[in-house]
This record gives sequence, structure tokens and C-alpha cells, in this order.
Amino acid sequence: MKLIGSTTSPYVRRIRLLLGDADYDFVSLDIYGAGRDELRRNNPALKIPMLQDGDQAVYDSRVIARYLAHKQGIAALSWDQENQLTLIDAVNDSCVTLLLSKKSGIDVDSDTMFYNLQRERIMTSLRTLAAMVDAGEFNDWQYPAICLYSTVDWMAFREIVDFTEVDSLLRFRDSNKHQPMIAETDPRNA
Ligand SMILES: N[C@@H](CCC(=O)N[C@@H](CS)C(=O)NCC(=O)O)C(=O)O
Repeated sequence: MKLIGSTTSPYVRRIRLLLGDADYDFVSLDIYGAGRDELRRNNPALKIPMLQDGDQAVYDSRVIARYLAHKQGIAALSWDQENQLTLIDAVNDSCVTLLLSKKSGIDVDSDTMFYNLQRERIMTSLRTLAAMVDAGEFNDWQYPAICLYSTVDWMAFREIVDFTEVDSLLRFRDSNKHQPMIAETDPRNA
């Protein structure tokens, strides 16, 4: 198996954490620079992660996680866990949008409909996720908790969000720093 990604992407990190010490090749690309041609050759959606398992290509972290669970005979996620992933992905996608906009020189703090919608989505989803953390819904180190960890730690690393209102999320992150492969996949060491 070959996983194509980068050392900073939170979507890639979740798959690396899920794979743990499994035997696979990790190909880290600079997708906005020197690695773009290789990305073009591997995924027409031009996103990471993508997995190559023999002849089978798999795009999108959510589908890769399903593919790996199916391959390992692990039970599918419950509908409530799927909803948790949808909230985490909603936050993460909007944060990627903010980051790419900032890198493009756009003022994301401006009072404009598009950026107001992103900020609103980020905060409503984060508040719900923080309440779920408080209710113990992410106590088990399973795929949804792995995804939440990767997203929260990446947002803190990129300083995209003020966690004052949702500090349970940082406590959740801090209480899981000891989990397997967390140190090895830290985007700060990229
Ligand atoms: N739904 C996708 C999202 C992946 C994603 O957005 N990855 C980012 C890197 S963190 C990316 O490839 N962005 C490229 C772009 O937006 O042009 C997944 O879960 O794999």
C-alpha cells in the first residue's frame, strides 16, 4: 500500500494515525509546489490523501478509512459517528478555505457573506463538538477521535481559530498527546 499525502495535512494525518505501524509507503508531496505533477498523475481531484492498494486507487480520507475498515474486517461507523465526522470535516474544509484565501492575499476577516458563512459554520460545529467532548463521546481512541484530534491540533498549529469558547477541544487534544504515532505525525516537525 502507498499513501500519498503531506506531513502537514490534517486529513492525511488521520489516515497515518489510523494505519499506525502497518507496513505501507508514505509519499509526502508539496502539493502547491514541486509535488503537484505527481499529485496530478495520482488524483484528478487534486487533493490529499489518496491511497494506492495494488491496482485499487482510493480518494478521500473518509473513503480510505472505510476501505481500510472493510479490508481489516472492522465494523462500520454508527450513524452518530458518521455525523461526528461530517461536523469535523465541515470545520476542517472551512478552515482550509480560510487558509488558502489568506495565502491568496484575501482578507478573511472582512464582513462578506462567503467568509461570514465559513466562520459561522466553524463556530456552530466546534461548539457542538466541544459539547460532545464534554459528554464523553470522544473518550475512546477510535477513528472519530483520531479525526477530531488531527483537526483541532492542526487548527491550533495554524492559529486559525480562537478556542476561548470551545476550550474543551484543546483539553481533549492535550489529554491524547500520548496516543500512538501522535508525536511522529506532528505537523510542527514537517
Ligand atoms: N474530503 C477530503 C478533503 C481533503 C483535503 O481538502 N485535503 C487538502 C489538504 S489538507 C487538499 O488536498 N487541498 C488541496 C486543495 O484544496 O487544492 C478528504 O477527506 O480527504
